[in-house]
Amino acid sequence: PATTGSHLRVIDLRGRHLDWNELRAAVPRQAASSVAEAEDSVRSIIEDVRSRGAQALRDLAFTFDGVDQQRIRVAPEQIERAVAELDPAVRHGLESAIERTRAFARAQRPQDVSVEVAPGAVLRHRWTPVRRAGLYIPGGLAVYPSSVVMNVVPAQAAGVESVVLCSPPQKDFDGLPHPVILAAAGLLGVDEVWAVGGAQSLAALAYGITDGEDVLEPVNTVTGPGNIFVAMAKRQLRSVVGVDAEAGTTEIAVLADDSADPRFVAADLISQAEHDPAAGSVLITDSEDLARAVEEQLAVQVPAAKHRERIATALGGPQSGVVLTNDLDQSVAVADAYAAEHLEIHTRDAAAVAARVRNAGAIFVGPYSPVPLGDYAAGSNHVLPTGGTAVFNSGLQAASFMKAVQVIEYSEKALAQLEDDIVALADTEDLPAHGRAVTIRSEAAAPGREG
Ligand code: HSO
Ligand code: ZN
Repeated sequence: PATTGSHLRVIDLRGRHLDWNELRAAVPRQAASSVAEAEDSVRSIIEDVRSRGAQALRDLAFTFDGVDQQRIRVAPEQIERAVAELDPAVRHGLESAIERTRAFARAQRPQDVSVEVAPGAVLRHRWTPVRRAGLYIPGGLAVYPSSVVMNVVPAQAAGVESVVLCSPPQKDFDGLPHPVILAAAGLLGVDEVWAVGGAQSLAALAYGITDGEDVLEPVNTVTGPGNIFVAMAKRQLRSVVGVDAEAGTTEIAVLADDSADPRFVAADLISQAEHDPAAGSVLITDSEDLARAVEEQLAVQVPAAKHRERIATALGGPQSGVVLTNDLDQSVAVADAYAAEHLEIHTRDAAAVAARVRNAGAIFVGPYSPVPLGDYAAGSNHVLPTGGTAVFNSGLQAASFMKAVQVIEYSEKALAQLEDDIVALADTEDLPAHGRAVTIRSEAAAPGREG
């Protein structure tokens, strides 16, 4: 019997051979979030912002943020002041993150393609950035300046001309967004910041706002984390602006064998549990000894952590657990089925194991690539698909702010070669005018003329 102590529940797959669907059902998972509950309130907030503009934003700031707002747009001098007053160590951390994230985001830009599929038949795939992007950064308990970097850098790397940031007005900071959020914007060269929070900020970004002299032009794409109100606003505005994925609660899976260091594994499971009592921390291993050693480490490390209550709740929740497997092959299958936002590999030949995994937002390979490295400094992006959506989604990148145009250029001869095919397909769809657009050209060609 599996006895690994008190913190993580045990899902014992040893001796069992589950297929993909059974594995998807067996892995620990958060209960579906209650985004739908926010539907009606978010609909009325969006309508309010559309119809009453800046006045609606002021009223909502009073209600939700307890702030009596004067100017809603943050003055550029206030951004500069936040940069000047930033703690030097934090500034160093942000600048180093910006540099590496920028290098990686630039290198990730998708390449244009040009193919001649037949003589004179040229097809191009041309990537272009959206013109203007809006970013929402929450305030409240979880203030993450690192997320400013993670959202702005790929937009800039994509070539987006204009970036605007919204973050809630804070009572404790004279109705301005959190100063480190402002400073991060300043370090990134973002000079347009509005003190607007929640669902109303997404409405403002999607439809635009005029507040006296200050004009917030509508954006083409919105990204950024947020609670269920922000998630619902994204759903409702999806047909108006491009939006990134809804951010779910963070999660980490560690795929380990008996060579793993239990101190590191425990610390990393704790690190993401620190975000939220609903965070998921999952250990996948074929070694019961390792699982036991990790439990022993959790028993030491959790009580010593500042946010031990939140961490203990997260580790003890149904969304967390130890999955005991038959062997490394089954561990890989479980990791694929779980499709973690963050997957760490602590095995012999970790790079080879990582290469076998299809589904994960990001894979952290070997004992010296912990998730917090990626959260703050590695250069990868920390906005990643959660809740198993890594099966079909990717993390934020330059392409998230780009779209592709397909360009078609055929010569007279190249078109003529397809005439019969097009006419046949057009006739079968009862769209003869489609065919006529081609035959009119071949008839127009002078007899004897070389096409
Ligand atoms: N782990 C979070 C990102 C974050 N961590 C921000 C610290 N600050 C979701 O990937
Ligand atoms: Zn984190």
